[in-house]
Amino acid sequence: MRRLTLLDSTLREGEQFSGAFFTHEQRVNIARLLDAVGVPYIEVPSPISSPETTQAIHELCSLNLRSRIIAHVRCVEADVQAALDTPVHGVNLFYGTSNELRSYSHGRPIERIITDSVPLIRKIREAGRYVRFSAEDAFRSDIVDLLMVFDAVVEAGVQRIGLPDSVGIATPRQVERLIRICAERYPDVGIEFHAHNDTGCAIANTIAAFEGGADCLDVTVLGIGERNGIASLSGIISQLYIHYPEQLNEYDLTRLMELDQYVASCLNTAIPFNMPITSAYAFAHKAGVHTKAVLSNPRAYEILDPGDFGLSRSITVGSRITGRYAVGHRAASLGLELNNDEVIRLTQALKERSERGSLSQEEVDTFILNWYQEKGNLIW
Ligand code: HCA
Ligand code: CU
Repeated sequence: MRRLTLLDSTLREGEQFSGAFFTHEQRVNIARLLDAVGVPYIEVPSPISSPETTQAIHELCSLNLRSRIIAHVRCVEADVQAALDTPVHGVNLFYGTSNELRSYSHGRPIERIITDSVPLIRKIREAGRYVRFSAEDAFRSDIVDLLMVFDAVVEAGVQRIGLPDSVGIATPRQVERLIRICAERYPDVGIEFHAHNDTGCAIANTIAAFEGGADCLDVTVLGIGERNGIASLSGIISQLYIHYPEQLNEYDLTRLMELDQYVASCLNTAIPFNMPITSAYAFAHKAGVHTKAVLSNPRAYEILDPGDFGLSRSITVGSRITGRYAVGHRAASLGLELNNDEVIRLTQALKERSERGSLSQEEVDTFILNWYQEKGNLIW
């Protein structure tokens, strides 16, 4: 089995999300929770970014987490030195290789990218640390330029090369194809992939990268990052759980909800409604056709078992698209014994009532109990 590793960049890419600011305490708590879930790598910002960040990196390294701390650093001598002055496990270097970034960001030719990076890679290796080099905006980069840079950095001794889709432009097929080219060309180094979500393909692209030969996938909690973010940890875990469950043996999936909730609370938001696994609605079933099948066997409409994540499913009863199985089930769980005919009549009444707007679970229960009492009054 090819071993896959995840790198969580909530503390680096995630803090680049417009709505994010993590206090010192929050940084520590997030790192602890990532460790509790079992994420192998935690990416932190460059220590050069602020004295507080340097201090936080020192503290994170002193927690002795199983997760390894990696600093994300420009290919600049002072930045690399600052990272090596901390006890981080390794350094993630990055440098824009596309025409767009070379023209409008750093303005340097390909040759300069190579001459800047190679000595720094050697320096980091000599310091006995892990080093990765990422070609920022890899998917808008000319393939000849890209491979020229990768040839040079691999030769210089990087342990992994990174191909970020920095602007979220790639399709899953393009990702799989380019990753495969690199995996075949550089069999002795790891391949990392990082997907921005500008067109909503981050999770699909990240899985395509794994299938093309990547061995390290970047994620953040809730997918936060620049603009509308990158692939979410929960999204990638949901895909791995289904298609590559052996990759999750070392994870504690029951801690995922706590992590997502914690980061959401740091952002003063709720977990997005469409977040795989941890959305409040991820295991909520509503339409009559669905609830009937799920009550008979959850596997009918659930590919993820909520129990494996320490969660439970819910059946939404108070809507005009509800069905008699859901209503009968709810009535039974309230201790009411209804025959088939009664369940059908109760369902009809509830659907009619819900035409004016959906009911909460509490309102449904009150409605059912009232209906039952009235029915009782009629009988007795
Ligand atoms: C950034 C760019 C980056 C880097 C990814 C990487 C990107 O915001 O600094 O180092 O692989 O998306 O290109 O996040
Ligand atoms: Cu990014």
